[in-house]
Amino acid sequence: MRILLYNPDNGVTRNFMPHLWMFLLQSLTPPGHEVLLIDGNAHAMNEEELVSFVREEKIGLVGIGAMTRMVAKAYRMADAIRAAGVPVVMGGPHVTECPDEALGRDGGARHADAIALGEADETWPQIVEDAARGELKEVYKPVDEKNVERKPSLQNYPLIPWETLDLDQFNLVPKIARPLLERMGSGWGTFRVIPIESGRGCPYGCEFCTVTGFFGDSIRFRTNESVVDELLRLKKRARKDGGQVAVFFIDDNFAINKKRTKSLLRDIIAADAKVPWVAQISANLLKDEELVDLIAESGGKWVFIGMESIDPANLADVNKNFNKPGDYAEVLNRLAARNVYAITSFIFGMDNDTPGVAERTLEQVESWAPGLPVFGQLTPFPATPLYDRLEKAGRLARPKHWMDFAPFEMAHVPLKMTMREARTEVDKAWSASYSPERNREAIESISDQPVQYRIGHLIARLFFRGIYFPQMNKRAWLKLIAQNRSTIFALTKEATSTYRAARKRRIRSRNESAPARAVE
Ligand code: B12
Ligand code: SF4
Repeated sequence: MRILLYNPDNGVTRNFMPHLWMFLLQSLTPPGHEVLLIDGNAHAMNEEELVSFVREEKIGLVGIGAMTRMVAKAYRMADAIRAAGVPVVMGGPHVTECPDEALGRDGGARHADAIALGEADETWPQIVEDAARGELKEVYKPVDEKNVERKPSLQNYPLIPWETLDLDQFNLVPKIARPLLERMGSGWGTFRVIPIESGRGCPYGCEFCTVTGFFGDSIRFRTNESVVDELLRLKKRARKDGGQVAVFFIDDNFAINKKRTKSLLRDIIAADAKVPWVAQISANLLKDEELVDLIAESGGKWVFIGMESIDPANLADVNKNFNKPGDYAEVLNRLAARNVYAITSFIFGMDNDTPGVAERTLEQVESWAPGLPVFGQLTPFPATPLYDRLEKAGRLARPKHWMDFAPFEMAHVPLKMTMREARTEVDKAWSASYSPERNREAIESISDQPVQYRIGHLIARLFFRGIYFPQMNKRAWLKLIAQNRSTIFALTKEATSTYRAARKRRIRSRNESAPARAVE
């Protein structure tokens, strides 16, 4: 059977990274079947295009995965595929949280022939075999003999064959620049950010988060050997392609067990499996100097920190009072001292937020080492304690917000501001954080760092701005470059003179050693 795994686009940005679930299920597919992957973020398709693809490629089963914000699109695609006579199985967080919706058991239309609840590592092979025999069941649940939910162990993690996979759709280097960049340094013809998980589960149970409910509160890890092996294979692939690779450790809290993280990072260093990496780590764990040293030494470049709010009352409300706003500056300075910077994430529209929250937050952010701040609104995802609380209180303004997805719009009424005010605060925060003036200030504030580093920081700022401001076409990029021209020009000038000086030094030292060799 030929199987297509499909993830719809998110409707706002072009994701910088492919979805891990597709590669994982592809690797877990029993032999004898062929699996094709389409990530809508990299390869946008409408219903007709997807159906034509399914027909032309003689696909016998389509698997669709989606987060809540993409699920309406996922349903539309699933409807079109099912209308063409091909069965659809859906899985992922949203389907697990609202199983009746996909199966049409909530009074709405049916979108899937079958659904996979929770982690599908162990149920996927069964789904494939049942589909091949034409005997798909409606619901697949990971349970043991006693019908109790079973979380898969990650000890025998499947091998994802990165060295042979077709990764063309995930190259972030624009086609036009590839021939030139291939020859630059050790090669920049390809640049891919690849997701790797080293563990699953989070015990913290923040009120708005689906992770503790979905993956559970006990943490499961892969072996260090399997992670190191995956990194080495990715490095090899990048070398073969004349390009570069970076890794996103997608664990929800990469340092949740500091002893184990330190041992993994030591093994990465020892095996020379270092690649530039980014991971999510909560601020409370980053107080450990040894851990931060190892992060820097093993290739860690950016750490995503869910700061959420600078107001302890808000943090207590959402069960996240292990975050201590008073510690943020120290944590960020500790990272910056090792050239590791933070992606700091904030949520507005919390119960203690009032108009002006953006300005108050930015005042703090701008006093810290420069990072990449991101802002969103508090969102009640289905099956979270937050959703239940707001539903009981009658505060859900759009109880099925995912069926009418509107980026950055509130779905419930905040306590101390209106929904519109919350949106305005998010808007103000993004506009101020990524304005050309702020970009210039951020770059100037790290003027003691090497110029390549500052260029990397500016590029990251220009990309991160795109999470909020659509910059999906050439025109948008040209405008952005024009707006930031003075910073770009200053950095380019400095980089050119640094390059020339280094070249002169190299030539001089070659000339100085040449007569000596001649005498010998
Ligand atoms: C990496 C990641 C991202 C990446 C993007 C996704 C990517 N390219 O990988 C980035 C950093 C960009 C991101 C952004 C966001 N993310 Co995010 N992200 C994650 C994260 C940390 C890891 C995802 C992952 O790969 N997990 C590991 C894989 C193996 O698990 P999985 O995807 O669930 O797949 C398993 C099963 O679900 C199932 N499965 C999945 N799909 C399918 C399909 C079929 C057919 C079958 C059979 C089975 C199946 O099988 C897999 C193996 O068991 C998750 C949290 C988490 N731990 O999962 C949050 C998570 C998915 N993100 C979440 C959210 C909310 C967001 C944002 C909206 C945050 C924000 N406010 O801006 C944005 C929006 C994204 C966008 N614009 O597209 C939520 C989604 C909740 C929900 N119900 O939708 C999660 C669960 C985190 C949370 N706090 O609750 N995210
Ligand atoms: S927000 Fe982060 S720390 Fe909190 S429960 Fe979710 S994954 Fe864990």
